[in-house]
Amino acid sequence: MKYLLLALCVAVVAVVAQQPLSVVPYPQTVQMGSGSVTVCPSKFSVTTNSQSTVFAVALKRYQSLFFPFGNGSQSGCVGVTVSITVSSDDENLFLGVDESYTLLTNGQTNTITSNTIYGAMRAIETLKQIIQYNLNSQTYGLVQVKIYDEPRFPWRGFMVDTARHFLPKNAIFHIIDALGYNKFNTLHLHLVDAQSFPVESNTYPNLTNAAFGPGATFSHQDLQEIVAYAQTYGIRVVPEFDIPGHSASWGVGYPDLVANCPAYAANINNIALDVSNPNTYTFLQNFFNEMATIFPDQYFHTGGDEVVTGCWAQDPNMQSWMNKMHFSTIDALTYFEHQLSNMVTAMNKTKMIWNDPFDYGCTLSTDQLVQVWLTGSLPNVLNAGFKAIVSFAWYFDKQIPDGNTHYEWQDTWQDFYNADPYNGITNNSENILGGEGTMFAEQISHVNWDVRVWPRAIGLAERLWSEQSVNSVPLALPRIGAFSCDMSRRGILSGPLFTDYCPLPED
Ligand code: CP6
Repeated sequence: MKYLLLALCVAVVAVVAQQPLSVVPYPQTVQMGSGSVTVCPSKFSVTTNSQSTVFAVALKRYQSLFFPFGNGSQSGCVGVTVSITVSSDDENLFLGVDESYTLLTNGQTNTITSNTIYGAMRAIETLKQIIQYNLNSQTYGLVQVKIYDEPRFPWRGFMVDTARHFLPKNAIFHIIDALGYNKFNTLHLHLVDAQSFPVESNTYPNLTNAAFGPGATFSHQDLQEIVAYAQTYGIRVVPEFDIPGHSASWGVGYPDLVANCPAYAANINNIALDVSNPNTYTFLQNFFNEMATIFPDQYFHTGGDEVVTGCWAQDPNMQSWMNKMHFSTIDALTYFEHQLSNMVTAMNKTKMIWNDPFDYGCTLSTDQLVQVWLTGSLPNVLNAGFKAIVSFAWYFDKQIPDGNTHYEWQDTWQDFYNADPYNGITNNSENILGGEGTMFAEQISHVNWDVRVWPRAIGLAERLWSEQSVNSVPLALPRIGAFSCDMSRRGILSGPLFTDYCPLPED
């Protein structure tokens, strides 16, 4: 009985004392100091030893975010400096780049240290969150605290579908802003799909015949600007060209690329590339080489999901090729994926695919990264020796990610929050590099993108950054609610999670 009481007390203390700081995602270690220092916005300065122009852009951005309500009342405030010391100005951004930082606020002189500019970017987001505005006194308090922080997973991603609805460049910048605030570090662009082909190509200019319209395309420069913009948040951009399924749009400008399967054509998602034609491979290699000049990241996603092999079975060219090769449709897909692997390897890149070819039983080399969108596949993918990215628990276009019933969109954030990548995994969990939320956009344009994704993706951001043990919905709720309000003050349409008033600066 004594021990039971003791255990209860410890449990209660642990729960109460666990998350005293209103920061999202919750940092790895937090040591609270005493209270906060009232900052005069006009006497606040951040200095750094970094000479990096990429970091300078990030810091300048935050200078205009720290004090959303202007100078406030300024009563009883003091001058405050934060000095940022970065060990290396190397701007190389890659999977696993060091994102750790320390942040010490201790009166008027405060310090941030990090090994890289990307760690410093994470630190200034945390700094922004601990400068907390008090509506009653109209003053800004800088919370006194010592933080050491680093991410749990190196791949904290979000997939954006620019093919079901075209997203203008500015909408993508806006999405990147919101992802950056949440310490996401990977933007996966699902650039093309059956419904449209918005990516301009110099080598194959007719590909954009399948764009939704003349304004609905990305030039090389647009894409380069997106990559550069993302870098100022420490976000890598991984392009996806989803083949051989979901490929009808390739055939609009280049009809020979796609199989001819009239019985399947009623659903445009059914059309697949004609992988029997040698020209298809030359075309793809040339096109990919062109894209590799735009996207510097190591990873190159070639899709592979939902291949309707029945389309192949109906196409006369595919039929005679498969007969000659003694191929089943699955053998044909194995052959195609193997050729793609060679192409991506020739570009010195690492191939990434959806789990489907693995599920179909294709023989695949384990040097490719598998993104798992179907619930049951993950243990099998891991047991077969692949590294994996988890996505099945985070379909942001859906209201209900896991079959539970909820009343409002916002309430489902708990499901997104509770879905740990290690759930149900007993072996090889170290091969889970992280996770990605997906926003397939059949019913989503830039009009409703924010309100579908936020605030629910805040929960995902914390799941991928914070310790696995940071998993209490009641403890996260006030922090995530406050951060959602903070995001809305930064122009992201992130709604409330509970009854409150979140005044915007202009209110
Ligand atoms: N589009 C593409 C989609 C989906 C996939 N690929 C998809 C289908 C069903 C669900 C979620 C996503 N809309 N190209 C599968 C990865 Cl539940």
